[in-house]
Amino acid sequence: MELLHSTGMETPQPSPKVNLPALMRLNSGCLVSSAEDWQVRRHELLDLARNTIYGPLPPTPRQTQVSLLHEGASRTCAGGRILSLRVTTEARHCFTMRLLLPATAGPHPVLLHGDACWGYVTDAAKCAVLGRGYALAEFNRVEVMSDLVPALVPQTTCASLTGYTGGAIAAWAWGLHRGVDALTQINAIDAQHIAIVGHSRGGKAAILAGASDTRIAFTSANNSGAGGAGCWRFCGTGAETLADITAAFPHWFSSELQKYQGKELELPFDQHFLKALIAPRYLLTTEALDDLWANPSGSWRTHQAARQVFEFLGVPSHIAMVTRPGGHGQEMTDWETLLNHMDLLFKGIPLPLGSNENGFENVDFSQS
Ligand code: GTR
Repeated sequence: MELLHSTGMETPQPSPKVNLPALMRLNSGCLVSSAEDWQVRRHELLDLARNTIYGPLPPTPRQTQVSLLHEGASRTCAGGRILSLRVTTEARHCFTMRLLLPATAGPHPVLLHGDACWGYVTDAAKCAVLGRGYALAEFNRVEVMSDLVPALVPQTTCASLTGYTGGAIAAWAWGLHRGVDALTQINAIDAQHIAIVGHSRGGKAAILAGASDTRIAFTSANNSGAGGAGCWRFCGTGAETLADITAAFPHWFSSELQKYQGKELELPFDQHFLKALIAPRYLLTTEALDDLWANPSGSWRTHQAARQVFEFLGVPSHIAMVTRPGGHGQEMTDWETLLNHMDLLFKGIPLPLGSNENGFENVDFSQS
């Protein structure tokens, strides 16, 4: 708890009586009491996510193909190989993907991200991924759907999305799904062990992608905040609100979400639903304690609420939240945390001692 008193660190709010919408009550009014019931509830929650927050994802293509453009030795990571790949949907160009493969023999578990538009994935991070024996697949989600504000004319290099007018986060999540389609066709990849990660707005897309595609074994969102791991109803000091984000980035979401500006308590959805949709698969959220805009205490609120489903499904350890000091960014320590949790799930390697801090762990919002 000492962390909570450091300079700039967010102070948890004094017991605001904010109830999150019920996770385990079916639309019929009955409580979820079996794994089968949960499957029904899961589909109800996916519908709600589409209808109220993100809008529908673009349609799943009949066919995703992957072709090799170029292959060579990695100039970044010693011994690594790099493949440049073209991903096509409906036989037309969609995006390019770079696949870094470790020197060891495959098939390799893989980490996929769509944030190549940013410089956050440093060479050190890439080589750390390969050094742990994972492949790293990267694409630029802005090729799939532009991030223009406002997106008056949505732009894409993905031919099958031409004319798409839905939300950008849904389109980026769809791009991650197409990345998964491609990875499952590559012999060097172990398709049972696919992890995804995204930072900030990329984290919002990653958590939606993980929630809506059961092929993804491990989902991680870093500093994803509003529309990601954060909570609409429960904003810590200085956190981005629903009104803030829908005013600044209307093109990210369903237009329906605008109606709830200042009316979060009426929203039939909150982000613990999205987290719970990942169960029984693995979810790691990483937060920075001084990144108040990304609402780290709200992420803890949704974490505590979503844990109920992981417990119900018998995998309480498959939901983890780790905090670090400092502000917004995907730093080397975040990559190390991610790789530690991938090692835990994929290889059974225990987390290194002291590597799993959570500055909120003594804060119990479950009664609020
Ligand atoms: C901010 C936005 C956040 C977050 C961030 C980012 O301006 O308000 O929700 O997504 O951008 O993506 O870096």
